[in-house]
Amino acid sequence: MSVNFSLEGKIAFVTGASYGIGFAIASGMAKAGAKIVFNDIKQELVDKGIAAYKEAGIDATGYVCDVTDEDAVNATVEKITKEVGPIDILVNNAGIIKRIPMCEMTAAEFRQVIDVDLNAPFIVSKAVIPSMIERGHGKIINICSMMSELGRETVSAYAAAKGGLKMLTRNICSEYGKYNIQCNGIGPGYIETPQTAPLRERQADGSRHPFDAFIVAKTPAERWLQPEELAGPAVFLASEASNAVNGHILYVDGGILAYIGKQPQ
Ligand code: NAP
Ligand code: GCO
Repeated sequence: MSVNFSLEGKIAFVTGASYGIGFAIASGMAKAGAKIVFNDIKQELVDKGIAAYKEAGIDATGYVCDVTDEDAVNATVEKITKEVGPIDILVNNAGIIKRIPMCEMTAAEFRQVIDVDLNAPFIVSKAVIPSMIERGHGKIINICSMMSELGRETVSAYAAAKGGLKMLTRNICSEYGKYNIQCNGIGPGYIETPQTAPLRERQADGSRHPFDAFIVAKTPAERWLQPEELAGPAVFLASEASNAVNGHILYVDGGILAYIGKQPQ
């Protein structure tokens, strides 16, 4: 039996994919044959994203849409279906983080993170599942996190959201697996993107950010990971090769979750 990793003829919608992890995952899926559709909040970022995809030889279609706005999401999914075609693969990638000690975080700030990182994947998944049911297949990939399993200071809202996203992933699997819809998660480790740039900034004396050194000590590979290293796992979870994988969170973390951490020298 040949194993089918191809995404030929499939339409993949990757949220928040003008750059960063979303862009890398979408680019990998394009190389596997998928037609790429993405969104961002601002037109200028969508335009930048289209140009970046074009430079990579990818003819992507971009839409301006705030994933937390249910009406906007429903209208965008309808537009995509009309203008490009029905969505076969959804990657809920758009996300934010606020690094604030919990007792200093306002409820509004907490809600904002939950809104983008947890409510939005619910909203976008709900918008695409009916069409996947009608067509008898679908792939949903939720971008989780180390914080789906671990906590750390200042990321209470983000950890709560990503922990919830792990369980939303399992629940979509449970509720829609019978329609040949597979919903899995990818849990990236520490990836070099704009979101983690503050954690890698050089100090005034030119030394590495303490968190930078900490992550290197917590990662068996002794390095930060690159967004492109998530593309292969994403293509696997988007392809027919993973039709028997459902409700699984695939950690692409260089081994962080398996490792107690390097003994301080
Ligand atoms: P990033 O560089 O901050 O990019 C996030 C993307 O999401 C941006 O394009 C952003 O657009 C978009 N976005 C944010 N809010 C949105 C909204 N309401 N509607 C539409 N788009 C929105 O982040 P990243 O590092 O690539 O992370 C991507 C995903 O991976 C996130 O879910 C993040 O939590 C997760 N993750 C990241 C890491 C890591 O180490 N980097 C590790 C594990 C998981 P704007 O620029 O317009 O805001
Ligand atoms: C942080 C980082 C992490 C990463 C990622 C790890 O402040 O700890 O931003 O949360 O973004 O989620 O998997």
